[in-house]
Amino acid sequence: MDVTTFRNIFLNELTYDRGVTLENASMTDKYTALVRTLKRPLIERWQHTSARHAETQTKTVVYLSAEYLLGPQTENALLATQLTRTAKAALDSLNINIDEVIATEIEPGLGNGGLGRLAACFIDSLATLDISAIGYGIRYNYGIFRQIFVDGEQNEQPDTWTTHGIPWETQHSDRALHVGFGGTVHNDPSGTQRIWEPEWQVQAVPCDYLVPGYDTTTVNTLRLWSARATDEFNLRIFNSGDFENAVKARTAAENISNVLYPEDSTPQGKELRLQQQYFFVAASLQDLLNSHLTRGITYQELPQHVTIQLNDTHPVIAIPEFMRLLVDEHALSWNEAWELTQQIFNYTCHTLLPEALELWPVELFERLLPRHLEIIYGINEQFLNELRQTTNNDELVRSMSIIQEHPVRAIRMANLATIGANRINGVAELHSQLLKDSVLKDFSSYWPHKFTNVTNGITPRRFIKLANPALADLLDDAVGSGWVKDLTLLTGLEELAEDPEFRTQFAAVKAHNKERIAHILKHRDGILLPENAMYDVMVKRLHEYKRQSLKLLHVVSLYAQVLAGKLDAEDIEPRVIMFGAKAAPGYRMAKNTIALINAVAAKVNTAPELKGRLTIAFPANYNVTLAEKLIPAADLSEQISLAGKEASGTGNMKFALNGALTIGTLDGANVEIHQLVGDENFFLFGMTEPEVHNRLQSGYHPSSYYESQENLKLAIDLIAAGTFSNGDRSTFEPVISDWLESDRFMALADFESYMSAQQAVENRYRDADAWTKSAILNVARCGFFSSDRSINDYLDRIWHASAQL
Ligand code: 26Q
Repeated sequence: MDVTTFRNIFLNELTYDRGVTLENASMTDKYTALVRTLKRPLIERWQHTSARHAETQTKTVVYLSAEYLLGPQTENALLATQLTRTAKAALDSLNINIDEVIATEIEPGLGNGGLGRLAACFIDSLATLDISAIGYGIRYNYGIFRQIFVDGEQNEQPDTWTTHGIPWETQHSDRALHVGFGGTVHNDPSGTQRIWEPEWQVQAVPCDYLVPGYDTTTVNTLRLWSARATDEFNLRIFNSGDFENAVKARTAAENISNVLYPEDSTPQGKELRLQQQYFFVAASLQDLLNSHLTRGITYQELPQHVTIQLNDTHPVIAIPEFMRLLVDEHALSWNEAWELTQQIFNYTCHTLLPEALELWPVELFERLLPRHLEIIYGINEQFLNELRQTTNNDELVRSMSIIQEHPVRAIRMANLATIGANRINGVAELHSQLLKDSVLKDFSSYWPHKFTNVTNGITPRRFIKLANPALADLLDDAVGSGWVKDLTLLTGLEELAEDPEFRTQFAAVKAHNKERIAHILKHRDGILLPENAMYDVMVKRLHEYKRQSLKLLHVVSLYAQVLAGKLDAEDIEPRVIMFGAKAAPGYRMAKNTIALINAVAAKVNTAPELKGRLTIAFPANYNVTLAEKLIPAADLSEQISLAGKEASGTGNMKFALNGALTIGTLDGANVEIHQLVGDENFFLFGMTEPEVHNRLQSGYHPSSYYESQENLKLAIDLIAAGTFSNGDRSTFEPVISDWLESDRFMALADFESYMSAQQAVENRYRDADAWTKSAILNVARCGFFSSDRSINDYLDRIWHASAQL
């Protein structure tokens, strides 16, 4: 598409779709017209891709995920179509600033954090690698809440991302599928088949998004389902004259896809959440079977044509649903159906925290999914019988059962997933190993061949090319532009790390990105940042195990040491400490920590004793849009979870690839980053996982650290004294008593080691050239963390599918 064509289509869209003139077009009009213009070349490619996939016999990868944290779509589409310059020139010629137009987009925040963002990176890589793939999920009306701070405390606002329409989305309300719930199960007259008669149904409307590959013509589909009340079910109530209840019933049905649950651990067994899971899974499997069976593929042939990846246990109800479709609706024998099921499904686990494992009360299943409960019992019985052939250890049988008996009877979704899946993977080497040694130990002894690892990755398109154009240009010059699709080419930077000229250019990129974020935060939040300082960044969901409070103790301890006359402020290397974090709305301790960070920021940022050496910035509502601006500006990346708790982390990879050095524990993918970049280019601290394990065994007493470490005591006492709460000692008492009495994630045990690692950071940072050299080596050595590599690992180890162009 050339500039004139682009411009003409854009003007046509304004006139004939929006019905406005250029002069009176609003920002939304311009944005919508821009998107609709851009969609044209993409839809052509999408149609070609769909036709190609329908006619060839290659395997399709089906990704089932309750979350996709996509981030802004327009900039990515411009990149994929390589129309960035054309579009800019076209809009320039109409006196429209394209950046302003693009900035009006509200990102689809249809995910909580890491797991949802990983799904988004994976569909990007699948398209870029020309794999036939489809992502299925839920089209929430409200995504992750918008965070604001009121008096330093988190307040949640609804995410009204659909208000002005979503031009990137194509809804097919005429192609809705039905999903049933509740009701009863009985035998058919012949007595051989079970028949489920749901009590109520909803419609699932497909809402399609384009997933363009980079520098290829492949455009895949992301299909998100939106719930709509069925007309029949409504008519019944209408006809009885009960108008009010008919409207209520509609609302209840449509509620299913209304809102994303903002908890990303300790799931509560909420009925609506289970409805969401079954809703999108049932619609997706119907859609999938329709598309394959109409092409003449038989059930028996399905495993050659599809492989289904379950993103954590959230879509695991797909396993009994698939069995139900085959056995009840298509009259396959149980054994045949089970064999096919076990070939098709794979399961990725993203946690190690026992409280994060999904458990659904049996009682809830009886009410909502009675036939699935029977099938789960059937799967369990068959499995336990098999198991008893190899053991008479009742304890082992009890722990591997899909059904938990106490304190309430409940379904263990991870066990169901593990039993039904062909392959089970963790998301980093350490995590996959710990899965085998702890959470899924008994299963890994029983089926060692089922377990594998695929270390996470990130898409270099969004997180380098789009987020960091200055670095991208430098990389193009240094190693050629091929790195965007082959990130291992970054090894070419290795020798340039020795080149003073290159180091100067690299440092200039970092300085530029700091200016950029300082400018953004000044206008967005009214936060003023010094540009000549080390940017020390910790952005991720707020969780005790991630230990934002340890980062805070570092800062408070420096302040306390200055106040106590133990440290001269002039000896502190100027730093900007940035936080970005949302807390689950019901997570008390996480919300306390947010309030404490804001309170400390208010004091520290204006403390005359500190002479401006420390600045804490906590911009509200950290999301993908902000991540893209913030990460490229970081000098130091904080990855400080307690060893053995962070499954992988992906922020750690984004930072390293944007030239930040990591201060981190040996946890998740940090282990692999550390190994690749080398000990001299990584600030390692803290206990290792086995050390954590031993410390817990021998009894952990956090107060002993408080008593024996002066700088720790100074920091905790300063908070306890009410210094950050106008003298009120009760405000942060829950935080203090948690540190001293429980400290589940052992922040106090790692404090001393963290402080000395931070001292090493300061010392290194003072040698700007040495720092830059290390930063370059981080970029050079982290090409492994491309999500293209992750997808290739899935293809080799799990999916056994290949590229298709
Ligand atoms: C479950 C049931 C009910 C309600 C909510 C949930 C729920 C939702 C989201 C449970 C967990 C999540 C998200 C988990 C998550 O983001 N895990 C992260 O996944 C990343 C990608 O693999 C890893 O890098 C992180 O280490 C891991 O914490």
